[in-house]
Amino acid sequence: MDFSLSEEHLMIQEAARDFAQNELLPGVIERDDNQQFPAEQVKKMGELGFLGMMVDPKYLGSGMDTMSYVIAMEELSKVDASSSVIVSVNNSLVCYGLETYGTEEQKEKYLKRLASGEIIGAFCLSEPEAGSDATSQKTTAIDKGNHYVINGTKNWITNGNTASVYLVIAQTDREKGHKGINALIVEKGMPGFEIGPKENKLGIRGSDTHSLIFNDVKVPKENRIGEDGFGFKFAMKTLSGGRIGIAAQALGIAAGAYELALKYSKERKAFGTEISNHQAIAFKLADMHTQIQAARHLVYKAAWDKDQGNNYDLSGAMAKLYASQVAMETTVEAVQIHGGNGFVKDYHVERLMRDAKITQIYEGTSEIQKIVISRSILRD
Ligand code: COS
Repeated sequence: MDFSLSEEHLMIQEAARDFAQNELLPGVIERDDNQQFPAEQVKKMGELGFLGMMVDPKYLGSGMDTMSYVIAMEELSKVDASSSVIVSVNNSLVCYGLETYGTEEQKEKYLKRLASGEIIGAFCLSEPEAGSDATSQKTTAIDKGNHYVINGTKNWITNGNTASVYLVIAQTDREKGHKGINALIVEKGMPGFEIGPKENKLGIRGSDTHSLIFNDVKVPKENRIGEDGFGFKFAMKTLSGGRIGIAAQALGIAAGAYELALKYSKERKAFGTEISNHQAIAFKLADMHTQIQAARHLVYKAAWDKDQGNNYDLSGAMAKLYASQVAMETTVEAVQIHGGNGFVKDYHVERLMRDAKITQIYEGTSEIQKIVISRSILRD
């Protein structure tokens, strides 16, 4: 067993860290305040290969492994989780889903543009009444022979307005239950496809989250991913990998807050000495450091499982469950260590605390992760 990172992984870590400091940090507070999408930053991340990290170079991806992806996600998320969620959705839901289950034509037509960052994608599963209970899809995709007709609404869709390509999960045959669900590729601008209002969110305010409305949207059959009825399994399999990305995001948020708190504790003085010399603060830092390292091990293990070709449903769910909890707890402590300064925007930790919360909710809530974990351990 070797816990050290390879030369290549260290280089990716450094590149992502530099990018985060030089390109994401400037303006991050203003983007959060104004709910401003990081358009310039996303363009640059595409040019650097961050948007199709694991995609085969023949589809214009970077051809890297999942370990590289989680290492980059951690570094980007330390500084700007609004940008890193865009990276995560594009990589592990959209690109992965298309590369693994798409046809050659779909890869040529869509994957190349998504992996190179020319365009970004969105993954559309959640509905007003089908967030956790994902088999209860109300959106329909009725089979009309050579095309499907989609009707319904999707909610809380990351990249809702900025995406050009949407992977939409919808019910074709209700009698077949989850086996009657399909995943279809929808292009922005298809007649009847409307973007709803932007959500005003607690955290990751720079990312654009919308509801999507489908009114008789005609989608050609060649845009279906996989066999008829594969849509639910497609969503589950894709989300399993997505959860590793969000776990890495949570890890990054936690580590970013910890690094800021550590630095602050060595600068800020109270009772005649730096506050890190007070055991009340030093012990908080000890707990944070320990929890973050434990979360990192879970995240790396899940990524390693995926790279080895092992099943990663369980390790990914455990990584997400734990890392998101650590993100929430450590960001609250980072605000506490900063005292009054922690409560104001300039010190970044209040934003990281707000950003942390979503990692316990999206791509499967913590309660859903416990369902996945408990079913897995009870089955074995
Ligand atoms: N990989 C492959 N297939 C999977 C799977 C996975 N990870 N998880 C479930 N499936 C399959 C099951 O094997 C089953 O197929 P069969 O009937 O052929 O055996 C089918 O999917 C239905 O599974 P199950 O009966 O377990 O469905 P449930 O309704 O009990 O739901 C959970 C399972 C709760 C795990 C699922 O609904 C889920 O993950 N929900 C959360 C969705 C989510 O993440 N939402 C956030 C939206 S994205 S921001």
